[in-house]
Amino acid sequence: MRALVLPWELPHTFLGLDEEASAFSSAKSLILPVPYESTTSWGGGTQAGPGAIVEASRYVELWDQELEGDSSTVGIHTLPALVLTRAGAEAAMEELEGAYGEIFDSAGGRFPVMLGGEHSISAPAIRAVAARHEPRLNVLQLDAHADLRGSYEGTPASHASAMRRVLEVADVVGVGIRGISQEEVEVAEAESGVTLIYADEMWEDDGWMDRALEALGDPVYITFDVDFLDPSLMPSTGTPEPGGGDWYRTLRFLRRVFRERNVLACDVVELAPVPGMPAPNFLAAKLVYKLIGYRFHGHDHA
Ligand SMILES: [Mn+2]
Repeated sequence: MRALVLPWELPHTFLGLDEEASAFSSAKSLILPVPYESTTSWGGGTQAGPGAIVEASRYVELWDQELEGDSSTVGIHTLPALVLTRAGAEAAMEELEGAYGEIFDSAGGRFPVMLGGEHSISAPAIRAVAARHEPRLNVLQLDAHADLRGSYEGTPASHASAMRRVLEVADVVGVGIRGISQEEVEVAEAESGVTLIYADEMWEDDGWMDRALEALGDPVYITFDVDFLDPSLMPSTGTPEPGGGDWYRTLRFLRRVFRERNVLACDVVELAPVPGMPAPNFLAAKLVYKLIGYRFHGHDHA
């Protein structure tokens, strides 16, 4: 059954794209909402993240002034939300790894952007992509936290150990890190596959971008935890940490990454919408649109 769309209403697809612009057959990009929340440690609400991003995206201007183009013309298909089992975090992560792999296989080279949901969903997605790619996958993690704990609150499937699970299958470059435990510092130092760029390094000059890119191999999966951004810009997240990325510095970096690396897939996670506060939701929606724009058009005016 087709959803009822009133003629004066924008469709509930990413960017409010109509049937033609969002058709799966011609889309080069996919939006995968995964409203999963189970192990969030402090402020909750990430299960409302994907819906809020899609809702806010309907008001994003399609013309991208920076890229001098309409990035939506590549075609962006919004998949139905993937609702995971409630039978425990480990079962849900296993289910997601299988489902993400199926989607990735049937996507046929389409560029997928997964919307969270808590950060634990990144690990199964990354593992699914890594299993389908040679050579070893490289993960660019934009995040206030390293997420390198062996387990957290009794489960290795926690958002706080997401990157530890990723290390088994990929190398990780973490950028914007500013909330980290001693255990995680030791893991980062002991593991050759981990490079951390701390948030305070980002405020000296742009040298951190070179360091991050030097450490980052190819191909790449980008996981963007919105708490990477300063909480003055992004208050709608469960574990806000002062400092971190601002809008233009972040975009400058991302555009370089897409220009210099082959980015296979992305996710944007940990948005916990605050009622009555639309700006962070809009920011997240525009960020997703920028990722798609850089993927397909970011090379034009290099
Ligand atoms: Mn985080």
